[in-house]
Amino acid sequence: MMRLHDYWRSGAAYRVRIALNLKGVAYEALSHDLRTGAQRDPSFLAINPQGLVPALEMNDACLTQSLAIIEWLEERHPGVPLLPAYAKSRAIVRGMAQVVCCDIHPLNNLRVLNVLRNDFGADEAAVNDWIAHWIRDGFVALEALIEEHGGQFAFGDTVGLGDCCLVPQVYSAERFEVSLEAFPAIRKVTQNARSVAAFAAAAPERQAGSG
Ligand SMILES: N[C@@H](CCC(=O)N[C@@H](CS)C(=O)NCC(=O)O)C(=O)O
Repeated sequence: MMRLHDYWRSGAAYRVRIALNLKGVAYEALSHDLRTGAQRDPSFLAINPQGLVPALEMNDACLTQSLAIIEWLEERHPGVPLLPAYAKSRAIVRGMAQVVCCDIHPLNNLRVLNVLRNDFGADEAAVNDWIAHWIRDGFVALEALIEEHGGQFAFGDTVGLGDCCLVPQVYSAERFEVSLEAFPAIRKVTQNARSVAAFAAAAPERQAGSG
């Protein structure tokens, strides 16, 4: 069985948990407590030299980077597609996913926040302003993209990669008390996705070690 190197509160791991559940792929979750620096333990660096979760370990390989893992799942288990049929549509969905994965999440990752705190003297209020700034910046764009292309979900009426990335980012916005008032389309599709069993089972509060 595949082993997902995980942490309950990790947005990047949450994306992969959703995708694994949507694909119906069984996995064993191994949690690494990011709060205690477990991701920098030599035993974990041997699995992912970047010291980040998620990593998906199987007999003959270990995959890293959530989008790469999800794209591999998409190729390996095409039965429940997370990307639409047409190339142009796929590019739009990947663009939505990358707003989250390339332009919001990396700026708000723990190691970045720790540099702000430790090397640039930012206090918690400044760190929270920084987090909110980048979430809002990305959500303005995502709101427009979902208004144009969305339906019941981020792209059309079928749940997919955009939702796998959006829902964990909304969880992070809620955690840091960023108002979603200005983003009704994001709120609607997130609510719909959260009602899908694969999303509900991947939620942070349902994972081992949460709290
Ligand atoms: N681009 C990576 C990001 C992975 C990542 O940043 N993971 C975070 C948790 S969400 C992490 O392990 N952080 C540990 C740290 O910052 O020290 C991906 O999509 O997998």
